[in-house]
Amino acid sequence: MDEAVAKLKKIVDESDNIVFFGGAGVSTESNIPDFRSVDGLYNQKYKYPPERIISHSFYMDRTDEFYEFYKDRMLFPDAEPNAAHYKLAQWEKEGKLRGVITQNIDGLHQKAGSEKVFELHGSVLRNYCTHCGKFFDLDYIIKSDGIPKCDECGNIIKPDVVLYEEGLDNEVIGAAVSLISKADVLIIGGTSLVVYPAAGLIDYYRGNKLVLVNKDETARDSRADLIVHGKIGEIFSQI
Ligand code: CNA
Repeated sequence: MDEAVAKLKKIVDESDNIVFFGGAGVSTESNIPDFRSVDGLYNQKYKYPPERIISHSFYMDRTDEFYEFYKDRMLFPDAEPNAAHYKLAQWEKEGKLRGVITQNIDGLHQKAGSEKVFELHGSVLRNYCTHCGKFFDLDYIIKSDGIPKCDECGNIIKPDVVLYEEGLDNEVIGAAVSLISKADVLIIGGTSLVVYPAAGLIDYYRGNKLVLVNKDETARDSRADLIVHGKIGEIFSQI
């Protein structure tokens, strides 16, 4: 076992107050592309960059184009959790992990069995009519033709996903800050730590066991007590 992985294993073995904070890199081994690595969405060809299309103003002004991209590139109904999701769920059941804070919108942590999941950017699995508030599941969005409309009042349905230019839910942020500020171990995995305000959560950690698990360097490597380079699913399956 790699030395850094062995150090992470020891840290995990000795703690019952671990918090995990993750991003799109947690789901790439489930074949959901992230935004920034080589195969990520930023390296594919679109008329506009993803952060422009999945912004609030784009959604309002060009709802049809928003949904074209969203349905084509943001929805992965057949994706299954990978070893990283399953390991986190196991740690929660063993009483070691206090919660998963995620920037992901794919619902895979819950699918793996995690219960204490704080979704900073919402979830593609929840969708609501913008007029009457009726709930719709992912299947309804996928099967809809063009812009999804409410089957009761006919108005547009919006995913419960925090678009660029929109604010984060205060309750979710509050819970995440509370968990992180009380954590003994903070493991941050599969995030480039460049999307704020989510990336700023790292500043609430007060301990001395901040572990970064990432394929590449991140914006905050200098803050870490331990850096483990590699694929998070492969690394977590060794622990
Ligand atoms: P990002 O900016 O795309 O960064 C991903 C990071 O993960 C990069 O640093 C990669 O090097 C790293 N990485 C990729 N694969 C692995 C792996 N197997 N193991 C370890 N590290 C890996 O993504 P962030 O989450 O930092 O950016 C935040 C955005 C991306 C959020 O708003 C998300 O909603 C959004 N996003 C979510 C999903 C999803 O729900 N699965 C997919 C794509 C984008």
